Amino acid sequence: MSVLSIIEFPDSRLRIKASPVTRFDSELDQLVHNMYQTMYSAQGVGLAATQVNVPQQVLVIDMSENRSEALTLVNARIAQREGTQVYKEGCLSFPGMYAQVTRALKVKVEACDTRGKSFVYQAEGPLAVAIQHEMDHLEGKVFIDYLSPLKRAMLLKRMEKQRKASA
Ligand code: GNR
Ligand code: NI
Repeated sequence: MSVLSIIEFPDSRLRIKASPVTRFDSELDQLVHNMYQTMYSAQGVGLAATQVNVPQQVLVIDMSENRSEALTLVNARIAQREGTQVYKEGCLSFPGMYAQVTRALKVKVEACDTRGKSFVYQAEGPLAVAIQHEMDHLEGKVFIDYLSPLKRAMLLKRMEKQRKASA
């Protein structure tokens, strides 16, 4: 069991496209376990394997207040999207940065559990945001990619300022 270190922007490893998981073994269990530990310890609501330097299609989410509603998706695919919503997003790979992002309101996802058993999962609202945010990470995409050039520039400037202040 361990808390893994989280890759921060602009590290190029955040741009790697994750590969599908092919072996549903104890190594996968270990990874998922460590991802939950890392996410809870960083007080995040989700984490993609890409963020801990494992380019495999694994994501974990827990949006609940008391950290009791774990959702693990392996090899997830969005089968259906419906509507739109705007939500103020943050990201553990962009500490202290937030921005409004437009995404689908509802998603229907096909995924596997850690045993390799496939299932369908439907979500809407904030949970659907988190699923889409994590699935983007697995494709090498991050939330600032959705911002206008001006808003992105402002956010990056703010990040740079913060980085200098803490250096
Ligand atoms: O902890 C997180 N909070 C969050 C808030 C709004 C929308 C998305 C997220 S995901 C983020 C954790 C993270 O970076 N996952 O990749
Ligand atoms: Ni993120």
